Amino acid sequence: MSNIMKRFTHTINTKWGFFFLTVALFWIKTYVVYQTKFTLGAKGSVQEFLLLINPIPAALLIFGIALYFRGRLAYWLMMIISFLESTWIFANIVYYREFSDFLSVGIIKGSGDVQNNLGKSLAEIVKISDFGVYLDVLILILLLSFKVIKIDKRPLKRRYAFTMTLVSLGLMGAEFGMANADRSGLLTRTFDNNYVVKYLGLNEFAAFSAYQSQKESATRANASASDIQSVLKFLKKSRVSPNAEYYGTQKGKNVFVIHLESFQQFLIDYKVEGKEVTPNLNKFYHNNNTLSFDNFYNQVGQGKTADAELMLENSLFGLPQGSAMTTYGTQNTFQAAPSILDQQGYTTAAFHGDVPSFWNRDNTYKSWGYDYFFSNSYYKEKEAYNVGYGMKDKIFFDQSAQYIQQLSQPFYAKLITLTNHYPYEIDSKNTDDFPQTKTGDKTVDPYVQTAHYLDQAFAEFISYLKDAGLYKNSVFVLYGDHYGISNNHRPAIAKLLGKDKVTQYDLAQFQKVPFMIHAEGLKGGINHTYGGEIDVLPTLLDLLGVKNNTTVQFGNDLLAKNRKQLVAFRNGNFVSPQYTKIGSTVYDTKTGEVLKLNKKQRAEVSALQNHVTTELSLSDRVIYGDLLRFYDPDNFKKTDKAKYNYKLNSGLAQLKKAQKDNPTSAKAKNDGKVSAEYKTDAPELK
Ligand code: GP9
Ligand code: MN
Repeated sequence: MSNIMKRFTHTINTKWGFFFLTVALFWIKTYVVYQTKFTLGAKGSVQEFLLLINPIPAALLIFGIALYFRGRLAYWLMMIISFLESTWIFANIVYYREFSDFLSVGIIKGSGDVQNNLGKSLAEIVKISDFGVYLDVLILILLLSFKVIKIDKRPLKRRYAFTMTLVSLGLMGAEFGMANADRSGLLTRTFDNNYVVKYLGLNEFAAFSAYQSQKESATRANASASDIQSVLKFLKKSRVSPNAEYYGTQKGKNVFVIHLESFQQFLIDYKVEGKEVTPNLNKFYHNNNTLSFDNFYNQVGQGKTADAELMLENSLFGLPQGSAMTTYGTQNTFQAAPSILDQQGYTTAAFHGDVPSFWNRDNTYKSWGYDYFFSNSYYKEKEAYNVGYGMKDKIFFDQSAQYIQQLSQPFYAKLITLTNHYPYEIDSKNTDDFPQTKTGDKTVDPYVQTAHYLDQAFAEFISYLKDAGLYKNSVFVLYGDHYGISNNHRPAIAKLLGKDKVTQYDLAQFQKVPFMIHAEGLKGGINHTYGGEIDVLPTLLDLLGVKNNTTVQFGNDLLAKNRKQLVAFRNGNFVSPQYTKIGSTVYDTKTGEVLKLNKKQRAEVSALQNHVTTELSLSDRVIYGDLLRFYDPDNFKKTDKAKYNYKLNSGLAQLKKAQKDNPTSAKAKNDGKVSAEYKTDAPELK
């Protein structure tokens, strides 16, 4: 035997040697699984490096527990840990294959039967190669049993074991520091389970999801049925009656909700070098059949898009921290737009060209009652089709059309665009030679180019719907979800707005996003009421003539005559037609001047502040306590999450079945033939 071999056998026959061998095998195995069984999308050297090393710190910590024990026990403990770890990996491989997401503790606890959720028998999903994750455990156990590796019975000093624990924790801290530097808010904003695994690893993800689920069950356990009463009392006082001129005028129509990513109100009618950034949206905005709101604000917090979606479809505020969709979306009971409309005979579908796990949409949409969720696996993928988070808008709309054609009518379809997202990347073929702005801020300047691209994509989609005969009988709801240019870019914002300098007041006004409702025959015009995302659901339901005075909604109909015009921001600041309150400063909303309040004004401001604080905290209580589980209004039935499955094959089968059972889709009405071809100038499709 060569010297090296001798040294190796000597080493693995010591406790430390066996420990490091076990950890090393676990490391290699996990990394191979990362690369072959998951699509984690590590980009760039920091992410690649973290992906490579992230199994190590947790492995040292967990396997290191065995070092505190003596003799045989230490060895068998290592094997038991290794077996359990392998099982965790195995379960995730299988779950991931179906859902492109990881198995969170919430899922395991909540649905009770993940198996049922899978929709297929395990035997159909599991591949032989998956069992490979047990290979290292098996080999080590055999080597121990046949005494090829000898058990080192010498006791190890406690302080060595303790040192290992400290070292592993230190490494974990360093790992987290690097991860957070690359993706800030990784754990606080809680975007996506895939991100946690990519940056921190499967074990850290398990710990994180256990923590989240513990937090979620603790707030839930603290709540009781009587808590909903104070919410209902508050809502009863703040409810307004709908505008009779509009109520029910759009009854029974299809609804298209078009999410304009990161789109701010200032872009409407904005010009760069004399050219309109968004000519098509501008035309839509000024159309006689469009109700356009020019004092409509985004009200999101850290959850950004997720908060916007939550407000739009539930009329509940996002949480002060993180995203409610991620932490509470899986377990909570909701009274969301898809469920409400489903109970009115609507088919409901969400479309988005990103992975389904982002913002936990794959689970939350079930709680909201979406019949379909068309996410990236439903779209033909090519490298050139994607930019940033996912599919380019023109290709996204084009490929969504085939599914829209097959939706039984009336339907409620939400399409979430993506290209106009920070960092506003777009290839030169797609810029249409539209000039960047010239603020000199590299982050800000391409914003108008991606907005211009979104505008063209939108126009192509609308003209398709006209051809397909889906335009006339539909209502269109368009909204910008949140700012595209954050407050960190003040000098650039000042230049865009043609000002020397921006104040806190200007920044608050900069939070305006477009909100438009369009339908043939709808009495349109520019409406100046002050409102925000929280007000969308009651507005839409009133237009559709769907009774909503018993379901829990914190907003109020933007068309109601006697509505309270008050826009709460997530941090407790607010805007009303008279006052804009930022921190302790109150501005005149009309002029932007700082106000020195007289006694009467002070009382008014404090009443408004009181309302804002109360509504935010009551909405939080609804989410934290899962209070809607205690409340059964007579016109709403609770959503059965178990009914839904968004896996590609299951979604396609469901669509196919719907063509027969409820043949009201555009395609079914056209004898099963596609009713119009989609026209796009997307260079990728030429
Ligand atoms: C990703 C997308 C982005 O799927 O919705 O979310 P955001 O970063 O805008 O909150
Ligand atoms: Mn967004």
